[in-house]
Amino acid sequence: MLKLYHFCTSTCSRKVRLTLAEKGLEWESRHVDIGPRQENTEPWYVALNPNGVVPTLDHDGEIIIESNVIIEYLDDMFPDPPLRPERGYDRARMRIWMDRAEHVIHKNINAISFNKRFLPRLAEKSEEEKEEIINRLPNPEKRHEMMRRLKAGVSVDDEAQAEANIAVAMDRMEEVLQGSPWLAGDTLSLADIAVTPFVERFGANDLANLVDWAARPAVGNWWSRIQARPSYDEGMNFPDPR
Ligand SMILES: N[C@@H](CCC(=O)N[C@@H](CS)C(=O)NCC(=O)O)C(=O)O
Repeated sequence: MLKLYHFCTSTCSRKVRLTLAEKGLEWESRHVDIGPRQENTEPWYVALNPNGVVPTLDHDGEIIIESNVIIEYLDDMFPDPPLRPERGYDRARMRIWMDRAEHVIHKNINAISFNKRFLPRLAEKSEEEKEEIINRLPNPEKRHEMMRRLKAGVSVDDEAQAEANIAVAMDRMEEVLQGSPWLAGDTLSLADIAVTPFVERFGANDLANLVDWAARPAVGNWWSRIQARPSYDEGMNFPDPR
């Protein structure tokens, strides 16, 4: 049995739900509240996922963390339909996009989301309560970075730089998609799935330059094809049970 610990609007959870939907797999949901309730920092959850982040997959009692690892695991265990290209070179290209989605796009959208999403969510809390919430994060590196952002703020300049870093990745995407229908070849792959939730997030965060399809027409065309797939609604939209 597949059980997914996830959060409705989390980009990394969406990657996994998109993969499950593309493969038509049945799964059990365990929604983990990563909002102010911070269920993800509770000891029972940290025992499953030491980083205290979603998603986590439980497959017949075996626990897998890290969304990129989870989606490759799903393709290993449930290869039909395959979501990795056949050729080794194309698989390498696919993994570069998965890595870029995590270490360039996610990292930078996180910096932008601090002002746009994190602070508004905690608007009712005092400074001490905010610090207490950050101090509960189990990953020391993340805790340090969040505390730094809380104290020093994320400036307009930091946000602009983060957006520029993402724009470089989007320009690469445009180049690739000018010559090929999908990011790692002729068929949809985990590369496309890994990027999809972030492109939705650019729009949700009003990052108009990143969703200007006149400037990046091949990405715009890819985005229309991604949204037209039945997996899009199924994987992206999970009702918030809170
Ligand atoms: N590298 C991890 C990142 C997971 C991650 O950052 N998840 C976010 C949601 S997209 C989270 O749980 N945030 C809650 C928190 O950090 O407190 C993965 O890909 O699974």
